[in-house]
Amino acid sequence: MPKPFRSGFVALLGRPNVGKSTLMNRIIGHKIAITSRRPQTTRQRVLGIKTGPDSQIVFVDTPGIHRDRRRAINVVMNRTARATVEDVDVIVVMIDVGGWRPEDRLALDAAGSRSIPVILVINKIDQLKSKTQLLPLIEASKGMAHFAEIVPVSAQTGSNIDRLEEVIVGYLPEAPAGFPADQITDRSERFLASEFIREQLFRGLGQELPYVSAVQIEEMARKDGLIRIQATIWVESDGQKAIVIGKGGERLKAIGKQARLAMEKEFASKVFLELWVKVRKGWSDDANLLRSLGYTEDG
Ligand SMILES: Nc1nc2c(ncn2[C@@H]2O[C@H](COP(=O)(O)OP(=O)(O)OP(=O)(O)O)[C@@H](O)[C@H]2O)c(=O)[nH]1
Ligand SMILES: [Mg+2]
Repeated sequence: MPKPFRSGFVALLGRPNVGKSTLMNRIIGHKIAITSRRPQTTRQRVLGIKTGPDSQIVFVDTPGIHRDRRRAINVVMNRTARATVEDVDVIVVMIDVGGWRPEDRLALDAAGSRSIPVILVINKIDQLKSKTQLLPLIEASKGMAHFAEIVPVSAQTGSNIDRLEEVIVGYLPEAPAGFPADQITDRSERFLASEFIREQLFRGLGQELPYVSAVQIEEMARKDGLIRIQATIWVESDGQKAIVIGKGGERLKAIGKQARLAMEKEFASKVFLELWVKVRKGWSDDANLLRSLGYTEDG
């Protein structure tokens, strides 16, 4: 008898910076979610679709669940993550080898509201000096909640990722694929382009600046083997604008170059990218503006 086909939605939940987006990119084999060393990199839900011979896993990468409630965008991000739980078949809660922190409990609480399998992933095992250090953490985790499985991995090196995929598939319902086999995300190239720019803001700017900036694609068109993109980086003050542009425009140039390289790789095309920096005071705390920039609680 052939194996039954299994498919379903899998939420990735966890505190900011634990490695959710890195894990999704690793499994899909493409950069569809941006990552950085800073917390709160992911702001919107992104699907990552992995189709195999007898399965289709649809990952839902979510913003890290956090305590920061200073701005409207923080509240939207937390709600987005929590709402995801309602529509999935399996939940992956991710912690890292550093052990349980208060914000990890928030993610676990969000997962606990439904009776579906919850798999605990312990990420960043590449940071352990010895595997024996894992055992006490696994033991402690068993006392935190009823986990269907506990799987240690390294999203960065790929260690034990095949095993995690097998475990996840085992908990998916028998169902036909919901997406075509060659589709890897629900997001448009336009969205990915704006995210690749935002990723450089998170990687290239210090302090608070990444958190008070947003990116909007004004124009994006494919023509004659080239993708032309015009985008605006929104910040909240003239001082921030000066920092993003940098001395003699150097910083903006570097941001544009790195973002363009990521786009060329992912879109398999030459890209011509033009960036502007504009000031819009209070965008991150303005509910209407957030909507116009695409930040909605169900997206
Ligand atoms: N050493 C190590 N670093 C990792 C691993 N996985 C992710 N990271 C790093 O951890 C940082 C955060 O990764 P992300 O994937 O952006 O984390 P996230 O959980 O999506 O974070 P938010 O979007 O802010 O919620 C990045 O610097 C990654 O390179 C891992 O397995 N080992
Ligand atoms: Mg993320």
